[in-house]
Amino acid sequence: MTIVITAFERSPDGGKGLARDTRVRWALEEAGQPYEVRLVSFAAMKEPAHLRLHPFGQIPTYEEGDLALFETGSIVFHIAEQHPGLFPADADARARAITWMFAALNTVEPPILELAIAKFGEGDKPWTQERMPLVVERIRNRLKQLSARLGDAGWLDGEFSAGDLMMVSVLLRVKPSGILAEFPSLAAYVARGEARPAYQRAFAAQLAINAGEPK
Ligand SMILES: N[C@@H](CCC(=O)N[C@@H](CS)C(=O)NCC(=O)O)C(=O)O
Repeated sequence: MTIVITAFERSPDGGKGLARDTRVRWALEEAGQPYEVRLVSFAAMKEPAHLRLHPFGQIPTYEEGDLALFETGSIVFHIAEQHPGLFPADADARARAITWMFAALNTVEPPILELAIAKFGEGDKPWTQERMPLVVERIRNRLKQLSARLGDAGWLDGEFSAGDLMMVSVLLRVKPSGILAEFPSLAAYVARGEARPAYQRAFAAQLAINAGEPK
């Protein structure tokens, strides 16, 4: 069955791979699954046809036959369940990989998103400058804790899993701020993720759409 995902017609990041379709593309590449991409404009994302797929009017979505999913956590989970390569065979190890997926989305991504909101959504507010150190400190605390847990290991729990895919994807979003570089073992962890051939293919595919002059 053909897998169809949605992505920005033109990503606001200009092809840096930070839009969330990249993590879904990466999971599909790790799983060796071909997929098609339907590009949507910001206006189309808020129209009924897209809202039927995604109640919050966002990308990415995932369609496979009669199944339509939204939320990257759920989409990557589904891909990992359906195909080998992203979840370990051992039941306990699989449960731990799922735990890391939740940790990435529920514990590490929120403070990172807060920084993006503070910079780009609320940058013109008079209180932003005063608030910024708190926002940055919350990210540093999380990265310190994550770095302590990762230690010298290559991945978070044994072999590379969907937990690492999600964690690396989330950490990539803080890389441009320079905060990731303060934690060399995490920066190396992210670089290991970026070096995976499946990530490279996913990155190149989104870049092919987003590079060049805006349409
Ligand atoms: N929690 C959602 C977040 C989805 C999301 O924020 N998508 C962004 C692109 S990366 C989007 O569509 N933004 C446009 C908008 O919200 O209008 C997920 O993980 O899928």
